[in-house]
Amino acid sequence: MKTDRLMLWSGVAAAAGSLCGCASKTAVATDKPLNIVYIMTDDHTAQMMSCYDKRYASTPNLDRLANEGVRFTNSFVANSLSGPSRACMVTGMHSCGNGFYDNTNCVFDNTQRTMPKMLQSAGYQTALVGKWHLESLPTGFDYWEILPGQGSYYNPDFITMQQDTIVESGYLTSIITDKSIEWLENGRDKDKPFMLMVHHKALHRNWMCDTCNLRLYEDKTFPLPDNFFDDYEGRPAAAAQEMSIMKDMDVIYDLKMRGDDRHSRLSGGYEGILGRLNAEQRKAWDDFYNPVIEDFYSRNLEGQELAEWKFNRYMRDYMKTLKSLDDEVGRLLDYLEENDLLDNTLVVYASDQGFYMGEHGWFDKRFMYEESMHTPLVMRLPKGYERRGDVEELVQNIDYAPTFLEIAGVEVPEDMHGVSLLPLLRGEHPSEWRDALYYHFYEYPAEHMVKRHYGVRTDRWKLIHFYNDIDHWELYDLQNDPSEMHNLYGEEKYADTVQMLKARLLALQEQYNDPIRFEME
Ligand code: SGN
Ligand code: CA
Repeated sequence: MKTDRLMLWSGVAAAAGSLCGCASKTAVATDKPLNIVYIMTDDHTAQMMSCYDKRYASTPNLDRLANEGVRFTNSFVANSLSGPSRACMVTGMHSCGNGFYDNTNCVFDNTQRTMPKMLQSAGYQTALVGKWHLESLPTGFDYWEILPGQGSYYNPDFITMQQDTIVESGYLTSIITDKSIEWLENGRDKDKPFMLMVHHKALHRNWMCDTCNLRLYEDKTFPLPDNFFDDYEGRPAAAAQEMSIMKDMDVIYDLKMRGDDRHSRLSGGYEGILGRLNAEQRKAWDDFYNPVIEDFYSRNLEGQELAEWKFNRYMRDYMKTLKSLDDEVGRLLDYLEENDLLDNTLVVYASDQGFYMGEHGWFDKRFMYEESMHTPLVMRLPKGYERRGDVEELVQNIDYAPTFLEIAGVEVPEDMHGVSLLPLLRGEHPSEWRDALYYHFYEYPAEHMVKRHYGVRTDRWKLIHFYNDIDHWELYDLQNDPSEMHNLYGEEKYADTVQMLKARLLALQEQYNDPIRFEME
């Protein structure tokens, strides 16, 4: 057995060498296969991560990952929604290739090829803790413990490998970290390399922080983004959404202002969530919120004042929830460091998509517009990878699977849509790197009512086609209009640009074999 293992590892190193070409010396500098820790949060957007944006939050532990490695400045998702993003991530395929199109109608076909299965077959120990959201049970993992659906912030249920549902006491972000560290310490075979996926529920709606953080940031106020009162001129799909902070963000469910009306879906949902808190947690919660609630209902805010109040409560709740996340990522990093694992481990931090923090007046995601197509991606690099600073190439979440495969010395299948990021981590700038990204969002009609659309994004341009119960094109010049307020589609002087982008879009739809495509005129 032992001999087999040793043979396998030398095989891994040799395979890595052959794949990595002349830079392979760095990739296998330690002569041991590299481990992978993949930390994914939910709805964490780059505007709220200080290594990307210093206006709002401070995230020293997440920033540490970037400082000891790289920050991807052009990192995007293929379909800005949880389940689809996770499916893209584990398969390295666009939604049309993995069959998981949306959260409402799909069950992930867990018999299909996935990166965890391939790593497991190559001798890696594989583990998954936290939000999964793919409806079928995880396959390809030696250990998993997942949340049912979206999970709960307090005293959460977990589904175990024995398919029992267990209840854990405490705050979810800490519990997921505890379970991850426990597996690293006692659950795995320490003679084998590992790939651990730590999937947080934080910072998903309704942004409930740990009781110890309830009183943070109460003295901070945030100005509304410039385009908060967007009128969506020239953008009918943007006008039709239901994700407006003013209209759709619920003061009870989202902003915790318990009032007399407890009968809506959302306020009823909040009562159910509060019912999970134990007496001590509930006391801390009510002690903090009761005076805020009283003050809110006594003021009868309207218009601009109500907008500012809602936006500020949203920002604070999000940041308080983020505080635990940043602390807990720090705790996991400390564990890796104290156990001499950092030198030999690639630590990746990503979100399942970006999020709106009031831009266009919104929360949520889904749209191909920048705030939600973009996603944070930082990587702490193992010894031997000297690249530091920003990686500016266009990358997408379909690239994570091939990256992890290549790092493990496993051959990346020819038909995988994503491409390995390893050359970028080695400091190369391949001249043939992709110049355009494909995007396709399907979940409609559904919550938030974002219409179906696909599109192409280059470093300068974005072309979007909204379809289904609408037939509407949008063109943005990201250099001159980074907030995507001016739809240029139909303007004569951009006709050539539109033709060029349409050809590029169709080529991508053909390349990825997307059955839903348009016809060139
Ligand atoms: C829930 C939320 C939505 C959110 C989806 C998808 N509503 O349904 O606001 O867009 O999740 O989010 S809630 O009333 O239940 O909070 S995803 O990140 O899992 O795709
Ligand atoms: Ca999400």
